[in-house]
Amino acid sequence: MQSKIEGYISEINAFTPANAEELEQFRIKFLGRKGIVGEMFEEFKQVTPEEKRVLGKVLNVFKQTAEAKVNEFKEQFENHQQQHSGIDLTLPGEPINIGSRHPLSLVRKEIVEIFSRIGFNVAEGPEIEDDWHNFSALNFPQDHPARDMQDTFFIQKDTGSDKGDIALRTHTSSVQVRMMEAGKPPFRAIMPGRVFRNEAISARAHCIFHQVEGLYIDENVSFADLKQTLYYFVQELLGKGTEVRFRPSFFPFTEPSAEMDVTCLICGGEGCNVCKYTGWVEILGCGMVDPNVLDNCNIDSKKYTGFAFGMGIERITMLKYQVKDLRLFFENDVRFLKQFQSEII
Ligand code: 2NL
Repeated sequence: MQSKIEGYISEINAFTPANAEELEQFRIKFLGRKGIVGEMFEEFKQVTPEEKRVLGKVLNVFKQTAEAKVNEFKEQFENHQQQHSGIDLTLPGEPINIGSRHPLSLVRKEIVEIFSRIGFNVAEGPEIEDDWHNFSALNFPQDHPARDMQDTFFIQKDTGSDKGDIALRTHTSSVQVRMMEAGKPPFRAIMPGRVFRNEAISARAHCIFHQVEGLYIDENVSFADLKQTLYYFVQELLGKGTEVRFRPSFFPFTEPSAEMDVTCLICGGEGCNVCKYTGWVEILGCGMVDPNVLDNCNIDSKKYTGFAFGMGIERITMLKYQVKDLRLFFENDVRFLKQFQSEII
């Protein structure tokens, strides 16, 4: 039996499989359920105890040699298979799709940067507001149409507190009211944020949009300061040489009030369908803060004056990038978004 086993061991040592199939046949022959190794262990049971001492060692060497051979080539064939399984590890990787800044974020960031250069801070506040901060403190009369259910999303009717109904803010002026109530002049800040109006969604209107409002309150702030600040802003945002004009307007919270137009971004004043052949497009509303608003916020309107302004970010972005439909800003279709800026800053 010993010489038989030794014969098998030299057979194993001499064996070199050419492929995985040959190796498998070898494994079955020696290590399979009815293989030679098993057969030898069966025969081993029959021998005398003296023979067992010598044979036991030989038998173990036999089994280990067979197993080692299988393991050695198994690894080799597996690696070989991987190299030929269609994966070319030398090919360059798939490019990673990086996102891009939303156009509204880009324009908001630009506006914030321009005002920060002349000392305006950024302030934020809640999107859910009470009647006082959204309407009453801002001098809206009780019967003003903006307070109508048709125009504002109310969340909760008056619960008896002195702050009135609860609604989604319709402008970021409520942040300015909170700022004035909480501090002392001078104030110089801008308030970017989301606002909500009960509007039917179309190419030109949406129920959610974005605003930047600004406020400057100190002693001796005049309409000349307002005009010069906004003139600087437009030169920075739209380029040197952009002209501005102010038209009288009305807002409950400013007196006097104005709307500011700029020379058309598209045709430069020649006349086109964006400016409806007038050469001018409106970009913001502004005015001197109404003394009633200052008093409502516990600011002495005899000592302090100020100006305020508000603009829609969607409107400016549409003009700047010639976006014809407002709904594109809310759909987040990457084919639209990636046209703006690909680097993440
Ligand atoms: C527009 C016009 C405007 C203001 C917003 C304001 C805020 C306070 C006091 C006075 Cl706390 N005014 N904000 C003033 C004038 C115009 O927005 O067309 N926005 C899109």
